[in-house]
Amino acid sequence: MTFRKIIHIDMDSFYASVEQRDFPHLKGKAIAVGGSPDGRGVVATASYEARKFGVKSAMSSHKALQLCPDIIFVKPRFEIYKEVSVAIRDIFHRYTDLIEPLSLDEAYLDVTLDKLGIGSAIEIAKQIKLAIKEELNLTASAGVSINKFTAKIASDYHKPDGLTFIGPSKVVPFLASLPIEKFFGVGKVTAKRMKSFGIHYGRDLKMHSKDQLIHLFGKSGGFFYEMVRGNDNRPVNPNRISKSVGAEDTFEQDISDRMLLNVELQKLCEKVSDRLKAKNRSGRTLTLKVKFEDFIVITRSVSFLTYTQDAQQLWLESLTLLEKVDFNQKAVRLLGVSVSNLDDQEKSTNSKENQLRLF
Ligand code: DCP
Ligand code: MG
Repeated sequence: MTFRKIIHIDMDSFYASVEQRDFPHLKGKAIAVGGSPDGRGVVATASYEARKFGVKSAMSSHKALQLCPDIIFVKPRFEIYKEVSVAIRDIFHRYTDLIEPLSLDEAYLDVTLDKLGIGSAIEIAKQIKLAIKEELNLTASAGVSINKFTAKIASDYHKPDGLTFIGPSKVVPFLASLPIEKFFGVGKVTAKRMKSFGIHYGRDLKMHSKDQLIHLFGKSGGFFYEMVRGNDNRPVNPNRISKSVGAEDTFEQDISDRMLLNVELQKLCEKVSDRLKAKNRSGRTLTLKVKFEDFIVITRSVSFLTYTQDAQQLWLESLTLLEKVDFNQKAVRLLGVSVSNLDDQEKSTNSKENQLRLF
């Protein structure tokens, strides 16, 4: 049996490390990249020094300041992160063209047949980490395994500056001992639900049949069933371009207070705006998703005349959409915001049309 050689690379505290690299007075300091604590700013990421105090991504900057009074807030510089992202991708291309970027700071690489004939995925991961260190003065963590799922978990295993290899014979026992919240698609709410059924580790998940899991967790249940057995044949897809950018949150407790929902909506819009900026994209259609306590889902959309990536505009528009939703006295379990009709997507479609017209 032959196995694929998959590497997942993820930069360490990406935005924060770039800021510490470029501004030496921030080195070794607790910093947060993101919005200001005076307004309703959110932390995009924190340096490892700040993480010791419990500061993390998506936390309000206000809370971060409470946890770590000496923390230094730094405004994001998306253009620079984008440049670094291009540079790391150039490094990856020395070894393979089968690269699937997931965001500015992480990507899957299929090095089953690497360009330089090195043969060892571990050696390639070492060389990539070294190049990132020497050429960009930044650190990355790498996971090496036989599929995307385990490679991604592996890269997170010894962060920062880690390299973890999960070989073919180790995949199944590794997944059996993995805490359930580490599984792809298991957020805080699903994890809580799993635990209520006695599922704490991969091995507990394995005790359930596929039908049971689908019954309990819907379509994702079938996915969990395969994942925990190491069955992940998803190819590394270099052509994947996202058609939309979004964020959603399932609440720990269902919310019925409209004011609270407005605040949650604002956080989501800030997240979506940050993600659009990180990808250097804007969109024309906003979609609001509401899942009620009885699991009924509704979506509402609006399109604008111009492209936007502005958090404030997204928030105001999504508030208008939310105001028109009939709640039928039900509490809300999940809110989601996404932006589609992205600019370069439409541009590329247009250019195709233009080519056709030329012919
Ligand atoms: N990011 C963000 N909002 C979030 C999460 C992340 O804006 N809720 C941004 C900032 C991060 C970058 O994306 O620097 C990469 O995200 P990661 O999840 O990889 O986090 P980091 O690279 O910051 O830290 P880690 O060392 O844990 O990978
Ligand atoms: Mg990262």
